[in-house]
Amino acid sequence: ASEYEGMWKSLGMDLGAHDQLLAVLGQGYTDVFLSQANRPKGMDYFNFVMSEVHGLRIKEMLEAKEQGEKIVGSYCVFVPEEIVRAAGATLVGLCSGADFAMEEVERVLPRNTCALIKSSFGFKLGKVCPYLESADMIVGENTCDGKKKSYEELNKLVSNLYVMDLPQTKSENARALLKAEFVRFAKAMEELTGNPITVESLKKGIAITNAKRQAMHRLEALRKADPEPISGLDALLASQVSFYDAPVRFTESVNALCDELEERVKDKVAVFPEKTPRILLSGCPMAVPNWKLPWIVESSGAVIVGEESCVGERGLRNLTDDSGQDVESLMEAIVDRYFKIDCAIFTPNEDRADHIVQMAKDYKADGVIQYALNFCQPYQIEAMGLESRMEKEGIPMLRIETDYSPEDAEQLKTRVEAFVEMI
Ligand code: BJ8
Repeated sequence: ASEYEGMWKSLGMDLGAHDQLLAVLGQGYTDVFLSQANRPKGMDYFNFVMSEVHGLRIKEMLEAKEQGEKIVGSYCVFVPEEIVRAAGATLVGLCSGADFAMEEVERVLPRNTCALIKSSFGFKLGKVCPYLESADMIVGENTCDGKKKSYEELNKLVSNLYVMDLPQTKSENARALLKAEFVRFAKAMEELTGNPITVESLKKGIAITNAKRQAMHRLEALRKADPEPISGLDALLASQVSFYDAPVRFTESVNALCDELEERVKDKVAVFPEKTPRILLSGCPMAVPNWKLPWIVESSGAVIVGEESCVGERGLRNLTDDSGQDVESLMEAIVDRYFKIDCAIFTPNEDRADHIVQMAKDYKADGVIQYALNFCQPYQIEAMGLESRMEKEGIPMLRIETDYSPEDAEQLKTRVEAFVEMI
């Protein structure tokens, strides 16, 4: 890793702390991913990406930046990727899935803030995230209370924060707000990059982003097979990598993986035996390297067949209509696409419950695990309501509330094992 030291230093990172983080990340990756049996060959690419996640990928982004390409970081799948790409900028995900510099974090945020928010602050305060440090613009969004209030604090730590307002209902007025915010964001992108957003550039941005989603749809469809040609952990990894990787290369790699998986399905080559209990994971997004719960599930005699999550199907399922012939109609299509996202910050949010039921049926799940981070009210409250809905549908459901620490792993494993045995 040392070949990148100069690069990390130039980004103002804390090399000692960063070494520690990489060591933990590397060990976690070896234990969780490389130890899996019978992985598809196509996962080699993702192994490589992960081994270079703070190295080669940052290097190529910084090289592009020297040629004038801007980097935009985001914490939410509501930030419209099509518009970022139309302005010729790169979009990267900034959510983080590990505790870091928690003592410092708890000096700026209450202890009972969700792990996802705290972790993002820890990566900033600990100076260990090269994505955050290389971003020309950081986009925050007014979603849950925790996020929107914490951006006020983040604004004191960075000089390039842009906050997008988001609606909380699916009314007509709410849609108008989203539209106005996307128009404002498009202008901000033009200003940041100096590139005008045109019909051509929007169509290109839509095409790149849709292709990425379509490749992931292919992967998701292949997970409907029994036996499973790919583990849930590996499929989740592909979703996680989609937030960092160069999109065209990512799309090609996922499609190559899918070619291989198609063969596997035909030949019944699998990672778990046929009739392994099938779990649908649902709830809060899982950012790298938050692999605790999926790892527990897949080492407890079950396989994860889908993720109802922003790092998963909630974030990827809808495509943007590219048939419009002017900027206005393409922008409308983008708004339509994002307005369908059924995040738990919306009220009411019945679509999400319907989607979970639909996914459970489509993926032939034997049970659903509702995963919510501690202190995440939107997903915790929805999980309670979902219990009765799932009961009505005859779908067994387990509710898990946890954080990023390994402390409850044993206890979680006991509960997950009992659930798997029951379904
Ligand atoms: S569209 S899910 S990415 S807001 S876990 S920070 S909700 S307290 S992440 Fe999200 Fe956008 Fe919605 Fe998706 Fe708050 Fe809960 Fe923490 Fe959360």
